[in-house]
Amino acid sequence: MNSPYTAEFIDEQNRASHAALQADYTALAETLARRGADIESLRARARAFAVAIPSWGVGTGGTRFARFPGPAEPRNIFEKLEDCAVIHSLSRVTPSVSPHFPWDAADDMAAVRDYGDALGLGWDAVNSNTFQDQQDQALSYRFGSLSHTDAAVREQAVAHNLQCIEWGEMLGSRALTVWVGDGSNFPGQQHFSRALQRYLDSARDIYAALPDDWRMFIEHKMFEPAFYSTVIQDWGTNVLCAMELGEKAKSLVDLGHHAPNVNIEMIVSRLIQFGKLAGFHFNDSKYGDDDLDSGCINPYQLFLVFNELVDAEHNSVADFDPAYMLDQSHNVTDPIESLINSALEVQRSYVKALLVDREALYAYQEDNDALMASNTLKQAYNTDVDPILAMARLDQGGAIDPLACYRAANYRAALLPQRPAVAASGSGIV
Ligand SMILES: [Mn+2]
Repeated sequence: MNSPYTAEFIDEQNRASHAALQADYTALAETLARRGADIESLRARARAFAVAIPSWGVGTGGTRFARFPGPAEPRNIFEKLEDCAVIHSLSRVTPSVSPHFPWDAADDMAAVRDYGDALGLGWDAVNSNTFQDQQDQALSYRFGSLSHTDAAVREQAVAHNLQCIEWGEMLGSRALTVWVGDGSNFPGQQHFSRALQRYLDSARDIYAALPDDWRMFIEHKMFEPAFYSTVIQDWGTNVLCAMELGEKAKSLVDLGHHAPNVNIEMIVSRLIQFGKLAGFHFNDSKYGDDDLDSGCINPYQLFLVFNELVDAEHNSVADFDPAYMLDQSHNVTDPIESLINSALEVQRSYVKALLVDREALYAYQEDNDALMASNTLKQAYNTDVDPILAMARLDQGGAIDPLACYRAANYRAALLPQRPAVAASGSGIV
């Protein structure tokens, strides 16, 4: 595929807004300088920031009730990579892709790797899938996978995870994310501790197969598909399992996988403190695991999460290397637009968190000055850092206004003849 988003095209689109950006940037530089902040270093850190795109995110998601596919959706991993490359070429903040198996399995995985290379994309964590049955699968996951009562089902689920590690090694990934839908729908259906013990036994077999430089990310989820109990239901069970398994196992935080109103930023702090933070699946929610676009409901929460992450950077916490990924379901928007927007929202939260005057904050904390401590965070949050993000994109050949630039080329319309609609595209919610 020849992307319409060439350097020349993006440059042409940028031309009209370049002078306005420069003026806004200069004004912001003066404002920040009065606060003792150096805009150039913020710009450099914005450039260095990255968040991975999930391969399944470039297709329309849907709900349990329906899925309304959009035009020219990608039909396989190669086309998904093309869409991911578009997102990165405009946003310059999404240089890697997180594949999901077996959805993204191909006969020739080396060709997948080479295509990613050709598009300038790297590989984030690989994701296994034992929450649904595949066509050629011998045993069903209807009643669970890694924690199933039947040892043969558990072995099949472990074998799939080992296969994912192999595929990941082929691509150059260095982490395996394991989320299981295991759980129960009725009180009494499942013996809680026996189910968790079976999970741990299976997880140990997967952990033992990890290459030396790999990590295993454990993802918890409070409910769905199991609606009464899930085996890895919250961060407590998650971190207990990660501690049981060993150094390479860490706890992943999907923002949507908590009860409403839970203090997620505090969970993040706890995981950092004990060296167990794997990273994030960014999204947003109003009620439950809604998988809405990052920052569209509660951008302050996203900022507060990054406040903890930047605090860890600021204090040079050892082995602090969280993986950042989006994990959303796009039901009514063009997935490319949602992913561009969301990646920028995540980057925005990071840059705003960099603006927090940490020494002042610590002093207010020591003095128990609650109001000023809160205002210190609010001052950073209320600062419009758009010019910094735009300059960081511009520095790397990206678009000043990525959405406008994307729309200017009519990407979907041009692809319609090559990408006819298919019944199932391996996209959805995770
Ligand atoms: Mn997730």
